Amino acid sequence: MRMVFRWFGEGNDSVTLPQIKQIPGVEGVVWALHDIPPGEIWPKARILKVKKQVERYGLHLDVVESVNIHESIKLGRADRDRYITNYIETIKNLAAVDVKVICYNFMPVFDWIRTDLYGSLPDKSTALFYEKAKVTDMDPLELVKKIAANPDYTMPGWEPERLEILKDLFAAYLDVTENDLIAHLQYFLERVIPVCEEYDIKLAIHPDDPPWEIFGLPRIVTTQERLRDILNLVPSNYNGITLCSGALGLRRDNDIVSMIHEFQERIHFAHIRNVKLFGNGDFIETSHRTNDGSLGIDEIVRAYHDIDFTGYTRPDHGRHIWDEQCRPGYGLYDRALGIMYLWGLWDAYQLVKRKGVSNVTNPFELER
Ligand code: DNO
Repeated sequence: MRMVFRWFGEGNDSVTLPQIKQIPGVEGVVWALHDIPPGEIWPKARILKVKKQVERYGLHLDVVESVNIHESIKLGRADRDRYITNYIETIKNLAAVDVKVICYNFMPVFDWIRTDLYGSLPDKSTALFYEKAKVTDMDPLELVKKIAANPDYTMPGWEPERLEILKDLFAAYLDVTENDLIAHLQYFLERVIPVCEEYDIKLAIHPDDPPWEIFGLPRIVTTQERLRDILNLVPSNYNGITLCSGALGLRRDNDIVSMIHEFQERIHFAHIRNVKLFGNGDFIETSHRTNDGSLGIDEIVRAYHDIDFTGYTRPDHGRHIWDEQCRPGYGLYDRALGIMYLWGLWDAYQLVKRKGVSNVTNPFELER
């Protein structure tokens, strides 16, 4: 497990590189050029600037999240080749600074969806919350108008200036089926994976969040079976997965431990976080601790330990605690606590493996 931490860039994140450097066991940042629109080439000079900033603190920039995919590629439009060619140029530019993994997603129109960025938890902290009824009753275009009237409420993909584009996009997706979307993903992968092989840079698809159809838009990265299909579209190790426990774990029929065992070396990036599922279909994100949510984070870490996972791993969204002002889900404190929980589990499993369960009697042995 190689621990990394998401960082949104200088001037774009309340968390600083010196702070990240002080979180135990963090070796690199997960980054992106967030202002470059999907479909455009990431310029070499901009990439080199981030490299300089990050390496000053002894951190690496091996993992990018995300190089977003232009909607024309997802829709299979005639102009998609131009955007795929640009994607390939970005891959080459990233390989030039030794980036090893590119996380991306194939969700139509929107990235992750929540209904409240500051839902309340019993301990009076707040976290990202999803209220099923609100989404079911929601006209997405109405929501975007509401966002336009309230600049504090933003979600990726919901930017008010995209309102007109969004209307067109919804119309364009009307007759795109799940199978079409899979075929468009295959077309994309068949062109980019050979380049990834040549430049030694792995692609890792992020699951849809939440992993079910939303607003009538098709979603395909949702279950173990679907992930298997996607890996088989192009059977190369460079066509891999970002296994996000918090996204896939939103479906009770998804077994994360089984996925870790099945996909093993095709998991290039692990996102580990917990979430509390309610009976009515609502959910809220929680601390990473197993007891606080519905997912067995202890079992998930054990599964990674069992397969000797050497891939990049990051804690995922955290709660907003201790009055921290931060990007929703991306504060310093709760994610740093999450990391310590993940290391705690990992180190304990290591100790047990080294010494055998019955020989572990002194918890302070971990200090050695
Ligand atoms: C949410 C993230 C996602 C993720 C993209 C990957 O915070 O997990 O936005 O970065 O879906 O492409």
